Amino acid sequence: MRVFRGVKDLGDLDGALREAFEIKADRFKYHDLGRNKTALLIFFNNSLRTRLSTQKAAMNLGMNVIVLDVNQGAWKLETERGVVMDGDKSEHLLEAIPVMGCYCDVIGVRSFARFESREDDYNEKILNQFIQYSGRPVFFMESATVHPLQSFADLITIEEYKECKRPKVVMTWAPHPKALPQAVPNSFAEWMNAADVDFVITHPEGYELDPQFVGGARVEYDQMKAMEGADFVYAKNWSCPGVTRPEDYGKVLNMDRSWTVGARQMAVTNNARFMHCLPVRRNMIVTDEVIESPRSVVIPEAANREISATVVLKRMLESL
Ligand code: AN0
Ligand code: CP
Repeated sequence: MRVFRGVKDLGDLDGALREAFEIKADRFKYHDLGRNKTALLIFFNNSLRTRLSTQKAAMNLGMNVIVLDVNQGAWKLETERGVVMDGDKSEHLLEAIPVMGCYCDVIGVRSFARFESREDDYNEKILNQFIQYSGRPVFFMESATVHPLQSFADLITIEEYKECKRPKVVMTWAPHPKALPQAVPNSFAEWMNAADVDFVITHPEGYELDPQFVGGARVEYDQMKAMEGADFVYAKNWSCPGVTRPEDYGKVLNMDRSWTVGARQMAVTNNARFMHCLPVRRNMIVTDEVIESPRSVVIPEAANREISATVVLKRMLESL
C-alpha cells in the first residue's frame, strides 16, 4: 500500500478486519517486519491519540519513529507556489517535503482543513504534495477532508461490540463552539457505507456533507427520529461543509444544544453504544451521564487506534 487515505486502499474490508483482530490478539506478531525502517510522523496540528497510537503501532512492528511538530521548532513553511518569500516564512514546502522523505521509509501527515478555500481543502492540496514529492508511502493522520485511521478504528470497535449481524449506526451532528473540520464525519460515512451496517446520518439543515462521502446513506433531519432503534450512536461536530451554500464553508451556523447527545436521545435507541473519536467537549457534544455510562465505548474506540495504525503500517512495510 503506497497511500492510505480511504477505505478502498485496504482492498477487501473483511480481510483487513481479520488482520486487525489477528494483530489485536498478538500485537507484536510482525515485530521483525519494521527492523531498520523509520516512520516519520508530521503534525501540522495538535494530537493526543494519533500521535501516541501511531508511535505505538510503529514500535509494535519494530520500526524506528521520528515525530515532528512542524509549528514547534521547524522553520515556518510557505505552502503557496510563486510567493515572494519576504515575510515570516523561511522555507517552502516544496523543499521541506523531499527533505523529510530523505530521512524515513514511510510518512504520516496530519494537516487539517484550513477553511481558507474549500477548493484547496477538498483537493487535499497539502497531502497531495506529500504524495507527489516525498518519494515515500504516505498515510493520512487526518487531512483536510479525511481521517481514515480513525474510521478504521471505529469499524473495528463496531465489529467488537455489535450484538446483531447488521447493526443500526447513527452518526449525529452535535454542537460545538469552534469551527471543526469535516474529516471525521466524511471518513466515518465513507467507511460505514462500505461496511455491512444500516447507516443513518442526522444533522441540522445546512450541514449537508459532501455527496462523495454521503453516498447512498440515509439522511434524516429529525435527530430523535434518526435515533430510534440505534445500536450505535456516533456523535461528532462539524462546521458547515459548504455544499448547499459555498459561502458558508467552515462556518458555525448552529449551536443548538438540543442536539447534545443526552439521556433523552439515548432513551429511544436500542440501548445503543455511544461513540466519539475524542477529544470531546462534555455537555456540548455529549452529557457527562452518557459518556460515563456503561454503554459508552469511547476508550476502547481510542485503544483501537493502535490496531488500525498497526495494520496500515504493516501494509506499507510490505509494499517497500
Ligand atoms: C479535530 C476534528 O474535529 O477534526 C480532531 C478530531 C480527531 N478536533 C478538534 O480540533 C477539537
Ligand atoms: N481522535 C483523534 O485523532 O485524536 P487526536 O486528535 O488526539 O489525535
